[in-house]
Amino acid sequence: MTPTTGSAPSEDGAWWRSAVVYQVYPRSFADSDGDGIGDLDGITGRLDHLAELGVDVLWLSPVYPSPQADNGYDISDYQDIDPLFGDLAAFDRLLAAVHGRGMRLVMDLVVNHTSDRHPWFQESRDPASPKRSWYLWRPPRGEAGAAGAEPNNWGSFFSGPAWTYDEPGGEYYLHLFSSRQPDLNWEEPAVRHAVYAMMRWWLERGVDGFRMDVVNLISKDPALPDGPLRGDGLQGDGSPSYVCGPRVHDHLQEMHREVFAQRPDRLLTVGEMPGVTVEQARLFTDPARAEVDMVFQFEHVSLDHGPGGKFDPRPLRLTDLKASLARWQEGLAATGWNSLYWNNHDQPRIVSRFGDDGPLHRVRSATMLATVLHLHRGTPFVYQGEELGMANAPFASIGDFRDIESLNHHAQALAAGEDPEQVLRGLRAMGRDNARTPMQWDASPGAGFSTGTPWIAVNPDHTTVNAAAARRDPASVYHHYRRLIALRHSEPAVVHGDFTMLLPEDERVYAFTRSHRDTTLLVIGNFTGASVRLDLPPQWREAERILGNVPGTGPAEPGTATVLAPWEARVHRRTEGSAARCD
Ligand code: ISL
Repeated sequence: MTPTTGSAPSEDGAWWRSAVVYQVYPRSFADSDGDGIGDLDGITGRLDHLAELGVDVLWLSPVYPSPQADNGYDISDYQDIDPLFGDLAAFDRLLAAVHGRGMRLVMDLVVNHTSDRHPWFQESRDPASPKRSWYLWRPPRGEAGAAGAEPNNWGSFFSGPAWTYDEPGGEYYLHLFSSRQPDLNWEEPAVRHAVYAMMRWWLERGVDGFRMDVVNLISKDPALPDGPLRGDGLQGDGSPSYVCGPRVHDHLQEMHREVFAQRPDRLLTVGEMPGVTVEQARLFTDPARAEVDMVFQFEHVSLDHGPGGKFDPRPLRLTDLKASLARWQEGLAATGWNSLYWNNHDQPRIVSRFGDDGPLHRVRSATMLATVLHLHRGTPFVYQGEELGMANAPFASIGDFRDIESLNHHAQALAAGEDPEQVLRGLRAMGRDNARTPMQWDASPGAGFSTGTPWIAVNPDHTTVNAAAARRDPASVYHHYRRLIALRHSEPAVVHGDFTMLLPEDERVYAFTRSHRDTTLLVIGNFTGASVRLDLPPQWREAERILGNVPGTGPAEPGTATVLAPWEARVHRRTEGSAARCD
C-alpha cells in the first residue's frame, strides 16, 4: 500500500492505522472491592474516562490466573481469570461495556513462557511425561547443581542464570525471565497448536486481538550455544540465539493461518519485540507476509541506557532520539507500520525521563512529548496515567519497590559490592514500578484508586496530579491528549502523511513535516526548559496553527512568533491552493 493514497482509514481493513490504543495495567488501575489491587469491575466502572479521551482500543495487561511472580506475566491457566481480578463473568461484562462504547479490547498474550505452576510445566517435570518436550530441558554440564553446570552460559533478563536445576528429572529448564517463568518449546507442534486453540477461544469470546509478549523470542537456536560474556562478566548474552530466532517468522505465519486468516473480522495484532531491528520489523509487519500488524521496538527507549545497562542511565541526546525515530519512520514508510509509544508498564514515566516533572514544566513538557509522538506516522499507545502527566515515584528505600526485576537487580548488585545509594538511584530513575503506582483519579488519600491499602504506594503528587483536577482544567495534559486524539481522527495527514525529519543536528528542537495530498503539517517541539529562537521558513510564518501547548495562543491564530517558549509544541498546517487540489 502506498502511504499517500486514500483517506478512508479502513479502506484496506487496517482500521488500526487511525486508532489510538490505551493500555490498562489492571493491578494499578481501579480497585472495586477494596483489597488494594485493581480489578476488572474497577476498569468497567472507569470506561467513560477512556471513551471521553477518545481512544479506540483498550489493551489489557494479563488478568489470567497467575502466582503473580511477575504481576501476571507468569500465567498458570490461559483460559480463566485470576480471582484477584474477578472472573469470566466480570470479563464478559467488561468486554460488553467496551464494545458498547464503540471501542475494542485487545488481550495480552504471554506464550514465550508460562508460570512454573502451569499444569503443563508441572507435568513436564517428569522426564517420562509426554509434556517433557513442551519446555526446554537440558542435562547439566558436569556436576548437577554446581556453579557453571548450567547447560549454557546465558543470563536471564531478571538477573542470574537463565537455567534452573530441577531435582526430579535431574535436568535444567530454560527461563529467559525469572525461574518462575519457564520457556515453552515452540519447536514442539503440540505447544503451538495448544496456543492457537487458546487464542481462538478468546476470539470466540469476542476479543479484538492480541498484544504478544516478547513474541520475537519464541524461536531458539536448537543448539543453545554459549553467548559472549555480558558487561557484568557473570553470564553470557544468549540474545543472538533467540532474538528473532531461526523459525520465528514460520511460527507467526502459522499462527496467522491457524488463528486469524479465516476470520471475517479484522483484528489487531501487536508483537512486542525486544532487540528487533527495523529490517526485521519490516518483515514482521509486511501485510503480504501475514505475520503481525505492528511491533513494539525498544531502540528509542534504550538511548538513555548507560555503559552499565538500564540501571546506569545517562542523559538523552536529542539527536540520537531523532536519528533513531527517523530511521524507523523511513524504514517502515513503504512497507509495514510503526507503533508509537513513550510509556508502558515496563518503562519509567516519560515526563520524568525525557521531560521535566517539576511544578513549573510538568504540563508543558508532558504535552510537548505527547504532541511530538502522536504526530509521527504509526499507531500511538497511551499508557494509563500518561494522559495526566503522571511522574516517577519518590521511592525512599528498597522496601518501597515491588517489581521482581528491581528486587533481583538490587540483590545481585549489593552482593557484587556496589554502592547501595547508587543502586537505588538507578532503580528510582529506571525501575518498572515507576509505571505501576496506582492510577491517580482524585486527590483523596487512596487517589480514588482504592479504599483499602494499595499494593504499592500512591504517588504523593496525586493531590495535584489527578484525573478529576485535569478534567476541570482546559490547559491540562488530559485535555491536550483529547485534542491530539481528535486530531488523528479528523486530519488524514496525521494517519497517512509521509514523514520528513527537519533539523536532524539540532540538540534542542525536534521538528518534522507530514504531507498528504494537498496538506502539509509542520510539527515542532522544544525539548529544553529555555526559550529557543527558530527561523521558520517563510512559507510557514503565516501558517495556521492547529494545535499548541502554550497558554494564551489560540490554536488557529496566524502570524506565529519564531521564539519557542520552554517545552513548547506546535502543529501548523498548510494547504496548497485550489489548482493543486484539482490535480
Ligand atoms: O523491562 C525490561 C527489562 O529491562 C524489558 O526487558 C522487558 O522485560 C521486556 O520488554 C519484556 O517485557 C515483557 O515480558 C516480560 C514482562 O516482565 C514484561 O512486563 C513484559 O512487558 C516477561 O513476560
